[in-house]
Amino acid sequence: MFNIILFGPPGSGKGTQSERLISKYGLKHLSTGDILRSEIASQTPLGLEAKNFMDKGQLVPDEVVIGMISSALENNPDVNGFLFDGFPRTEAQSEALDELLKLKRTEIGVVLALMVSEEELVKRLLNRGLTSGRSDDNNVEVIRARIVEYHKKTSAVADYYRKFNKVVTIPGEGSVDEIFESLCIEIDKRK
Ligand code: B4P
Repeated sequence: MFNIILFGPPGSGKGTQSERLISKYGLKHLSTGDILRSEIASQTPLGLEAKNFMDKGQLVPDEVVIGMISSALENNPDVNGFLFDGFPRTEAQSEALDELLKLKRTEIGVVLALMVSEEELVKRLLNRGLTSGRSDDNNVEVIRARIVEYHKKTSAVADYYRKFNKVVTIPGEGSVDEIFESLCIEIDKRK
């Protein structure tokens, strides 16, 4: 089993590259953003709680997302590996993920960190907001708040995995194909 974390600020291309990576490597895609949006669409109690945070550009509480990932791991016992997209986003989520994977006798193989400038992030997200219908994409204040959350809470995830020598930094600006190629080179070195 080979497990990957695709890491980076909001709008760095995680969702975009995940689609290609799961199809090339046959991994199970776990995107906490997608799971939360589907809970919101179904108007579940979890979705209604999460929406309050997401609409303000804030992270959803750790216990909510850790519970979601724990169920997703249990529900997928026979996979080649997982691609974690948008999770973990705090140090507490990283520690919880390591414990959950240990129970499955596996671990994170590599953390691929996409690097993109703040101006490019804002441009991409506003652009996606024109068509995505995502309420967190069409307001520049909310986008800036998401980037502040990233610096305050999420960049610590890379520091956590650096202690285990698992982080590789990838330039996230350029064509989608070029970035995909760089990601595949790093995965193939470690698989
Ligand atoms: P996510 O759904 O994870 O969304 P995101 O950070 O905006 O990244 P995404 O993957 O969607 O965007 P991408 O970079 O692919 O999170 C949304 C919210 O959910 C969070 O703010 C938080 O509230 C909550 N949440 C999720 N997970 C959580 C967790 N673990 N803990 C707590 N809260 C959590 O793409 C962006 C745009 O860039 C697209 O339009 C794309 O087409 C474009 N793009 C991609 N690559 C490009 C390239 N190379 N060049 C030009 N444009 C490109």
